[in-house]
Amino acid sequence: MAIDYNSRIPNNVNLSDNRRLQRALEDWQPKFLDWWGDMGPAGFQAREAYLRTAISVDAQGWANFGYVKMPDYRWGIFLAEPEAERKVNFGDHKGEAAWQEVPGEYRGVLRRLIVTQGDTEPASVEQQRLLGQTCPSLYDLRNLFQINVEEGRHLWAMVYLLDAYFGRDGREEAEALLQRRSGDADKPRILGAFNEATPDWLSFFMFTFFTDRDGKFQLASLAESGFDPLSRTCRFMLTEEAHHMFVGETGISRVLQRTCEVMRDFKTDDVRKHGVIDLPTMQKYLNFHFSVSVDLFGSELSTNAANYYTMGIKGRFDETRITDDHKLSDASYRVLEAHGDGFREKEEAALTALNERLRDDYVADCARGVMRWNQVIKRAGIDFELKLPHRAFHRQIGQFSELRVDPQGKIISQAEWDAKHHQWLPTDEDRLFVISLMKPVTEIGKYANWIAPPARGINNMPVDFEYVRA
Ligand code: BYC
Ligand code: FE
Ligand code: FE
Repeated sequence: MAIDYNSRIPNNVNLSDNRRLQRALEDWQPKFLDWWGDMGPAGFQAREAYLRTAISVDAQGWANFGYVKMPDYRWGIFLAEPEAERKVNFGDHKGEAAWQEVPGEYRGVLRRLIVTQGDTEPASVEQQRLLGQTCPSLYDLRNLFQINVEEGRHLWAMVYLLDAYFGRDGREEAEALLQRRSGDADKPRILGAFNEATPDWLSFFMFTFFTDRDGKFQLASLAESGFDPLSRTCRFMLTEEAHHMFVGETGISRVLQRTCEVMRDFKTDDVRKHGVIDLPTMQKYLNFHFSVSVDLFGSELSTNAANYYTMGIKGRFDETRITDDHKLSDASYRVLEAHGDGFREKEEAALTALNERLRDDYVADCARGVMRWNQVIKRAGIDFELKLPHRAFHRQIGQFSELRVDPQGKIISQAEWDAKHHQWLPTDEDRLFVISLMKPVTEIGKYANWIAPPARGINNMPVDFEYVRA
């Protein structure tokens, strides 16, 4: 379906045929732009960045690349193509035609899920707003801005659903999405990880690897929804998400590559004095971002999650590829729990264990990425392995939040935690060191000393292309 770029709000939902919705969104648009001006990337708004914009929602060739100033980016409403005769594929309503309208009895729950999803998008833009000032290259600066404008568009996607399907309270929620602020004591963002600071580019790459990946799994579960407009919205968002995780994965690979080069050239582990990030510090940042991101899956056992599923609102990852009854009324699932001075797996009702199941899918996906990072280290001939910490390590949500657990999964005392956590999580000193490396590099084709250039540029452009210009 073609995207209409002639109207004020680009869309493929025939917005011009729905005057009420068009007015609601046109009323919200200037508020969004005000928010973008206040809370979007600091500086650079008058600069031209080489960005991709969606021009169609087909799997092939939806992207168009060109220079745009961020405030002129054509944020809009893009839904994936409808699937003919789509059904509700799980839960109590399995087999019914997918809903084109919100089922009255599920209104509150659906709105809440959409608000929670929507809240993360502007939160991440707020968290990243100062990073442009310390970019390691124009290539990285452009990737940051690409992610920022797309997270802005993801906010548009959720606001569209709120305005189109939830009437007056939807409009109020759409306004509130612009009023909460990441890290604000009085009006914080909803989920924990989205109130943490992203003060440097190592944190940014870890965030886009670990936290955007939560986005992948949550969006994939919502893409299974029986509420068809939510499904189609999330399906299109997922196509954009892939680039965000790419930025994180390749960003960390490039940092590792550079560190390993210095270790080899100078035959030392003591690399900080050469202006690169030592591997143990990388492990600490990994521990931090993994642990705050696994928290985003909620409690191991959750009646909310069970309800979302039986209602047909939020499915499992790859729901329609799983071969079972898609109702799970009698099924069980093995969940890790604390037992004595260690852990054991216990069979729980599959329905209440859905958060944990999604977390398992997520952890497996993270582990594959970490394996690829370790290949970079290995190829450099260096004997060091990054590891995901135990999932009970440093948790704030769920049963493990009561415990103190080391990265290897040993339950320890508060005293031992107090004495050792500085070995496992970034200390103020580590953070200050990383921040001390963050000097902007904006000369065409130049890269900061602490990160290797990318293997290739964006859209087949060279690595010394002017990705952001005056
Ligand atoms: N922080 O039954 P429980 C993305 C709350 S990322 C704070 O365990 P449930 C992106 C929970 O809300 C994807 N609070 O949880 C990435 C509940 O509150 P109430 C975001 C938390 O409901 C990078 C209580 O604890 N999308 O797109 O089963 C850049 C007990 O709840 C947290 C979604 O999350 C937390 N970490 O599941 C940009 C999808 N965890 O009821 C974007 C929509 C739980 O006591 N959200 N709580 O007030 C959901 O599906 C669910 O709300 C959750 C929680 C999976 C988050
Ligand atoms: Fe997003
Ligand atoms: Fe993202």
